[in-house]
Amino acid sequence: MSRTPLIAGNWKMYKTIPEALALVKALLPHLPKDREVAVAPPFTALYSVASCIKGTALKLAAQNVFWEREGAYTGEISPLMLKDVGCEYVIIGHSERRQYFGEVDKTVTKKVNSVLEEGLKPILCVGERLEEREKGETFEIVKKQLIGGLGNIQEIQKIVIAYEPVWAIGTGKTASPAQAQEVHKYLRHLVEEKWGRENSEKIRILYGGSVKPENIDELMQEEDIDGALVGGASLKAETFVKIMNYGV
Ligand code: G2H
Repeated sequence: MSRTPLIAGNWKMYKTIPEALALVKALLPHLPKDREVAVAPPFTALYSVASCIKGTALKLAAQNVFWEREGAYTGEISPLMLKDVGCEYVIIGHSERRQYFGEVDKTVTKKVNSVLEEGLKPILCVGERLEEREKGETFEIVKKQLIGGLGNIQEIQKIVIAYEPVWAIGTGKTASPAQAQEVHKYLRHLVEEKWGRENSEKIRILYGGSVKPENIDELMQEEDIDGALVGGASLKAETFVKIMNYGV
């Protein structure tokens, strides 16, 4: 089964509008043809980046969302608004949201459902913390987050999963390709159990956690790794261009 790889840059809370525009302008001439590339700027830069990449193959993603379509929810951004600004993907349940902003599987499910209702594609993040890995709980944790986060959704084909071991995020420590592959394979097996073989073969599972030009090639050689969610190394054109053109 061939799955189109997806390389997504998660800019987190970095980049003013001029900085965001300079970065996407530097990426555009280097977009690969046989794979998808997306960037997730902060909310404040979405509109400017959307205008700049219009008509190109670069896709736009948001880093978070609220589950209501509209209403008196001061400070929140809805799926409708993300669609309106030109997003195709929405990152949901990133470990930083879970760690600092009280995101739990229940809120993840609400977000996933509301994003699907608006015709957008969720990138659902799962991943264990260091102490959980050391206690041998990795599979249990990612299962809880995956099944708990997706609930009984029907549109599994629109979901992208991102496995991001928390101990590898922004720490410079990357899961070895074998460690990542083991969890990706397990996640695909979970999708097969609940949504069937065909869906499990089609679903894309990205790896995230200190991805850089030096490790992307070997990660992408693993059978169940279908792309990457890149944080720090997506903030500079030089490194992100190398990552999205891995293997070339
Ligand atoms: C994980 C990743 C991007 P980094 O959070 O989502 O960040 O590549 O900096 O570890």
